Amino acid sequence: MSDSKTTDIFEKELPEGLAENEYIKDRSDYLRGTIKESLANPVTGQVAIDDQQLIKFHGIYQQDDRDLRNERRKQKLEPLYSFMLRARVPGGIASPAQWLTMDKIASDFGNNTIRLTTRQAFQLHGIVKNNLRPTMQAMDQVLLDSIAACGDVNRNVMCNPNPVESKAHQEVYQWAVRISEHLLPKTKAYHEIWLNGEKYSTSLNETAEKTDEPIYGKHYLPRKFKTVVAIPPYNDVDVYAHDLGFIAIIKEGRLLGFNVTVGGGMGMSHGDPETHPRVADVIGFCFPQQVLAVAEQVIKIQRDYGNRVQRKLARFKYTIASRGIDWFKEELNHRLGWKLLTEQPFEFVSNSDRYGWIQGYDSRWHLNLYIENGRIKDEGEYRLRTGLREIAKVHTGDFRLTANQNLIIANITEENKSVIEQLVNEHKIKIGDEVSKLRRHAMACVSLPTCSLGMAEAERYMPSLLDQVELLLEKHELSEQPITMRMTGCPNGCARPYLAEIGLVGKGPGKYNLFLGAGHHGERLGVIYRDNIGEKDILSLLDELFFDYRSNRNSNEFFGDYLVRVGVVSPSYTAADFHFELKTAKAV
Ligand code: SRM
Ligand code: SF4
Repeated sequence: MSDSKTTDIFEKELPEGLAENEYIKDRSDYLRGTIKESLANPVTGQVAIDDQQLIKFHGIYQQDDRDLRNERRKQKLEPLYSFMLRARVPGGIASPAQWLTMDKIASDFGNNTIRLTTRQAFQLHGIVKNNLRPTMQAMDQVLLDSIAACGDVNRNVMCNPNPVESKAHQEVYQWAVRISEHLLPKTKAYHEIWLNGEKYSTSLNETAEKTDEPIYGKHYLPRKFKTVVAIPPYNDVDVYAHDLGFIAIIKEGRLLGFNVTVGGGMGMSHGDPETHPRVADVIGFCFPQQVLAVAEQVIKIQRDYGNRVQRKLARFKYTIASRGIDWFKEELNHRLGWKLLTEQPFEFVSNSDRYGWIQGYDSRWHLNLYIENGRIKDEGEYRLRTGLREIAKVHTGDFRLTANQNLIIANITEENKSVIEQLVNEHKIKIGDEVSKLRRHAMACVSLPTCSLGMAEAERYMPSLLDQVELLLEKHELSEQPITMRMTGCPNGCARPYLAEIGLVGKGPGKYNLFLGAGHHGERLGVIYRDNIGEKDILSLLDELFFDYRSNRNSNEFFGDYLVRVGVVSPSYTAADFHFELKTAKAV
């Protein structure tokens, strides 16, 4: 292992036996690979094998339409390749010009929809190879980029997008942006490949002068890395789900500093007891000026000690779980040359969003819209995409993407409020009160047809399942109870289902593992309750549980807390607990 002063962990030659991605990074010349050649190849719609991994660092995934896969195979055609592009939006704040650009790209090159992700980023699907460069160049014109939106680096830094509370919130957001910029890869590859080597006035400009990677080294990180900044009392960013977190401590409107969290993560694989979700540990407190040093040293520890042999065990949570949190704290303090202080008290009340109109401390208005699963599209009378385009044309504030796949039209002036209100009404855009409490606390990942890892439907199925669960809640007079419910098409956990009071994790077509008992504020993992069940069983189990909950809950007791208190599930604090439950979970 290298010491903290060495940039690359492999000082000479790469040893044998590492994960294949390590060799791909090694021969990529700082993420260039043969991407340029792949783009120029007219024979196929895909890119070369190595490049399929490298383009992720540039914010792009190669995909194919899974609904059409079999048909094309029968016709002896290659899969219908296209690309998903994820734009980096630190803290989720985008300008109206950026919104209009993403909207235009979705029409010109994408599938006519925009996807707001669970990490406050834009995703566009269905971009064919030849349109990737024009897409990147259009984004660049409005200072958007997609470098490090994916890949083995620190990704989009999330931050509570709440513009309402105090000036300190703005300051916290600025720290999220600084962390994001500080941890960006410094390679010029992005410029050379996508922007023809030209310099534009983007944030990448300044860093593009350097060719090496002072933080990451040539082999970057062993695996993806995610950082968030939370502002209590809202845990909308789900701080415990991430590799690195900063919880802002604000007193009387003044930012004192941040509690630091490490080692959270959601992904696991069915049937692999070595993999598991993990909630992050709170390890101490630092002052604002110390944040970048903490972030950099945490990243470097993971760079040096993360598992580069087995990618399945390469996330930072496994480095922490295997070496222990005390080892980690000591290593961090040693590298920093000073000690984190004792964590400061804080309290979370929810990991969901607030909806509707809210007036902020500076009397500006903010409208939190309900966006079903983050998908921006027009559908019948619900003309969400057109309406948002019209709003972006007149809006003088900004747009804020939330970690719950919603959107805030923020910083609306008193004079503009009625104009925006009229556009919202005209296009039948939902502001939250038209949908049930359950739906307001629900999320589903993308899954089919674009996600290559999806085992069951999620985004396309969740709305109809919610219709059924709403009826059950009505029957038990629980409609006013906020219950978090999340669904993913596979165990990777992109909609953070293990932190929802009802979590459904895809196992096969129409089949899900049901997780119950997570904390309402995202502070405790859910536990598997039933394995591999379909809609009929999900509904009949929930029916029984809602009946018991309605009859026996304490006042103000959340559903997850109730299930743990009465022993329906045992709380899961360790990987061993989690897997014991998985092994013993029954089908119905
Ligand atoms: Fe994710 C892989 C979509 C947030 C854990 N995720 C994928 C891919 C790229 C599939 C792939 O590798 O081929 C999915 C693309 C689907 C598509 O067609 O769009 C995908 N992930 C998403 C998004 C779009 C879900 C959404 O509905 O919004 C989210 C984009 C976030 C962003 O803007 O950056 C998204 N993914 C998450 C989260 C939630 C979070 O970070 O808060 C997680 C769990 C947290 C974590 O990382 O532990 C998550 N995604 C994964 C994993 C499992 C990682 C692991 O540790 O094992 C994979 C698979 C992998 O990396 O091998 C994955
Ligand atoms: Fe795809 Fe699985 Fe993530 Fe859903 S959870 S988007 S199915 S990788």
